[in-house]
Amino acid sequence: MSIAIRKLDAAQPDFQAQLTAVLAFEAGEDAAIDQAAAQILADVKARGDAAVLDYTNRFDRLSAASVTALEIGRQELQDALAQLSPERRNALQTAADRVRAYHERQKKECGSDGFSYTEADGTVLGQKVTPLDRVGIYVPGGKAAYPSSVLMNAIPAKVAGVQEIIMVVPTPDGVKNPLVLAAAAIAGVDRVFTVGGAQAVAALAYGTTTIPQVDKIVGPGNAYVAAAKRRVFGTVGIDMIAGPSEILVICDGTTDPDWIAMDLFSQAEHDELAQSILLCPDAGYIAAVEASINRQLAQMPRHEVIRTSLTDRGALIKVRDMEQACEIANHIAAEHLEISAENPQHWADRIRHAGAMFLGRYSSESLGDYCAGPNHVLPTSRTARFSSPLGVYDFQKRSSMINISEAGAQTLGKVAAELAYGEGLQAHARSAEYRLKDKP
Ligand code: HSO
Ligand code: ZN
Repeated sequence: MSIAIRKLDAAQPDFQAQLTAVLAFEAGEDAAIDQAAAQILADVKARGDAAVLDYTNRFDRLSAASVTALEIGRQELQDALAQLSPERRNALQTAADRVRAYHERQKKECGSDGFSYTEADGTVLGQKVTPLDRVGIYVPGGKAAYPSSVLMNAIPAKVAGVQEIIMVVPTPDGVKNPLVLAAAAIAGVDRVFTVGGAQAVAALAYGTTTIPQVDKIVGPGNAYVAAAKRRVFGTVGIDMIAGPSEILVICDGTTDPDWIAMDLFSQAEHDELAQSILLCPDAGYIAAVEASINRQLAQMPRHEVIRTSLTDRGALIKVRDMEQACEIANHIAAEHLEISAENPQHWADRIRHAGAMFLGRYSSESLGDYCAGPNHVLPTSRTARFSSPLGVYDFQKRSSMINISEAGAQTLGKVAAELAYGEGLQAHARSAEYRLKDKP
């Protein structure tokens, strides 16, 4: 059985329109979901723990007596870690160590020490960088419960110097995911509550007697969680509203087609709405990848999801040459871009928009998902045009530092007063003028 994956040719006159149709994705801001989320937020704001408990017991079919009973203690996290097979525990530890090392490096290179400089008259100006005090990490339950995402969200926060990390994860029917708990233990999460949905976002945003209020909420969730995060933005910070996973592969036609087919599957298997696209100048190679897709699909446990994703949102695109592949890649601004080609750096130099670039045949995107080191929380749905991977900088903020010398106050005072009078703001002008030696 073969997949009807779309095949496009960039030489066709209507290619641009076809590409737009392939990329079209409705973020699905459903009014009913938004209303439900708003109502839950208001209720948790008003009734605190009692509302969190009601919604959690109802939606997750639990019978907890209190929100305190929904907390998972540190010992239980450590036990989950201890009970993993040695292979799994080592893999989790190795992934965490590599993610930590990368983010430590990021902290060092990305201006975490702030800066300051002194002007000729002694005025000192600068910027101070401080971590957020407390952060909430949302971890989905059900089919998208990824321990790797616990590492990717918690470790950069930890490296940034966040004092307290509160994790929330729904446990429908009371089923806990041991690998998620083990990842929380390894990443250094401080407290874990088995609460999910809009009620978890509300508890973190407003605080309840039991669940502490945080300064920022990060992590993906379902449509209710996304709607709630949008609504609490401003009361707390949020990271981003993540869309379905995407992979764009640029291949020069010399990589084993089975590798490329599996790379396309790797993101397609996440979600029916995930998007996998291949750009290649060699029509014969595209046919070989298509044949490989059809041959390998049946062996995949998640073949239903992969088929739907590739049929509805996938594409194999013949381009004129690698140069054109790079132009199209810049337009697509994919979450993940694999450059599977000879001399990948040459082509990467031409790419301006991509969440993460994977260079060369051996850099499969899946390595980035787990253990290469860089973050796997990346901008989706073309937002790589203006946003960046989750990083240490998302858990820091900056304060401006202004220390005006007496001499500086003389020159700047006149400038400020002049502009303040222009704006009709007398107190501003006087405040500056009081500090002048020769008061007007
Ligand atoms: N590829 C996903 C992250 C992930 N993959 C988690 C496997 N586990 C982000 O787009
Ligand atoms: Zn993935």
